[in-house]
Amino acid sequence: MGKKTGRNKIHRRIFKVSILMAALLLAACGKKEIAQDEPGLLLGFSQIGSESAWRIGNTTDIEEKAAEYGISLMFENANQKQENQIAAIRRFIAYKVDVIAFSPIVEDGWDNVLMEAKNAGIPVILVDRDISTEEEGLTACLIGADFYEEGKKAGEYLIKKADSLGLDEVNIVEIAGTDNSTPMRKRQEGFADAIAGDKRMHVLESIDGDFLKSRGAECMRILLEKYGDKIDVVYSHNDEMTLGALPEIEEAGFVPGKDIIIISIDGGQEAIDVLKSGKINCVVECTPKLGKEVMETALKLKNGERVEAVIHPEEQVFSDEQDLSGLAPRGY
Ligand code: GYE
Repeated sequence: MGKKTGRNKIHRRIFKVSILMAALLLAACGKKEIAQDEPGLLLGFSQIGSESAWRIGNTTDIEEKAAEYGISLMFENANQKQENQIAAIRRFIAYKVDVIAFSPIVEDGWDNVLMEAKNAGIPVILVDRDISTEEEGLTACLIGADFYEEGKKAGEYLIKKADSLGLDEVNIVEIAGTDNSTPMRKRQEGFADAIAGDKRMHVLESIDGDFLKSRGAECMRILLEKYGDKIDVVYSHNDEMTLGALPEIEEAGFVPGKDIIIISIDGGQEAIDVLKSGKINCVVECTPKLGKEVMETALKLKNGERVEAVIHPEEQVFSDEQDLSGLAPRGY
């Protein structure tokens, strides 16, 4: 986290220095020359934080793709705080960036700042997560995964697994992501809908793990104390929380992947390796590689072109039913 924050500061410093140099040049040579040196597109991007391998992979991809497309990136890491994201968006507006992109940590509370962006004529791209609003036209589009579909795939895997094991009762505990965030809401909803018609399935409890490894461990401890050997399945909304929960399960004397079915979402390298080792049964993919779409959309918006309202990447399911020996490195 320190490294990212440091990088964030460096970005800001580089940005400030370039602004200063541009101002000096403007004073020295007049407006015409400066117009030739102007960057094609300045993109302000507010990232949620560095809570997971997914998030770090997403940041790297955004930075790499911005460089590839020759887009100047003003990157801000909000360290898991909505107020930091709001402050970052206000800075982007003050700097008059061409396009703003951000991953909203939660769905509510963006109306005021997004109205300010709208009034300043700056288009906004939602990356990864959605917002909830009654206002029209605050954002141009959303580029991110179909979280409902991910939850549904997790539920469908579980039904097949229960069939193959011949289970007649399945007690599930759910370790959920950040409350009031889009992936949390929709991964829960998709999963619940998928298992709704199956009488064997019971969700004993859903607990807020905030997408963090440490919280995943804490939640698992609480759930094991409360339900002990009743637990047949852990459905965790991301790899980090899953990786936090596994040692707790082992310490309590259970074998993850055998005594308890483990289902995760994201598909980072570490979770895939654990899946191959047998301690996770299924990982639903959620790709952090959204940078290409973000850059192409930002360029279109700058040129006043129409963009698609929603772009979902293609995603798959990795499970103990497959031979994963040939799987390419995940890159996050
Ligand atoms: O699953 C989790 C991350 O919003 C899809 O956020 C993202 C989620 C991802 O912290 O690992």
